[in-house]
Amino acid sequence: MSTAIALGANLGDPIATLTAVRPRLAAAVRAWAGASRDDPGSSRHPPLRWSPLFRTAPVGGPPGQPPYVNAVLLTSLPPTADPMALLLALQRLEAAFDRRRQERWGPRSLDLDLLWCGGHRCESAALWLPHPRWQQRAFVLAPLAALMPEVVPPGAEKSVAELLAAVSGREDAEPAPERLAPRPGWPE
Ligand code: A4P
Ligand code: MG
Repeated sequence: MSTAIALGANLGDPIATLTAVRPRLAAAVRAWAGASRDDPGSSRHPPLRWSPLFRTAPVGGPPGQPPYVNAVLLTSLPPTADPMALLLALQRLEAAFDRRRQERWGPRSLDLDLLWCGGHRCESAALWLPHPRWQQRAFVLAPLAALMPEVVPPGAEKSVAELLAAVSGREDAEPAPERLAPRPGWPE
């Protein structure tokens, strides 16, 4: 079973931010995975799969926001995983990158959302899993489709490619996410 994290930024220099957070996010996920197992020494290196970066049009929030840069990270799910511990680690990283919360869907220096955590389900304001909107968001689906187009993720009924096609075909669809070229610090 997999765990998926969405990365997004549209303030400051988003590519520099995502490149800078990447090794710290990798370390946080590894620490979480290690801490979740009975034998931490054997499990510090879960596979990490990073999507390419995508430049995406802002969805929702105040008008006139700068474009976003989005990506996703996939990893495996430790057997005794505690999703809340991972969310707290993500929020600590957001704070380290000067995340401020002013208005819903407002511009942000860094957003790290937990999309799903294997088959875990929770429905509290502090942690809702699977994330309630990921299936409607081209800025999440396009990076996911670059990694696993044929997979039907936990809680979904269609593959990622099918979900992306449905969202892209809507009358009110925003411009398609633009896949960015590989670069130092983000080779995908
Ligand atoms: N929270 C509950 N469940 C989760 C979860 N699965 N992952 C709580 C992360 N956080 C979760 O989060 C608000 C509260 O949600 C937190 O206290 C947390 O405990 P937040 O980061 O302040 O808000 P958010 O990420 O803006 O909220 P939300 O509702 O997850 O936003 P969306 O729907 O993800 O939209 N346009 C483009 N192009 N690219 C983007 O990345 N992002 C958004 C945010 C809007 N438009 C965008 C983008
Ligand atoms: Mg968030």
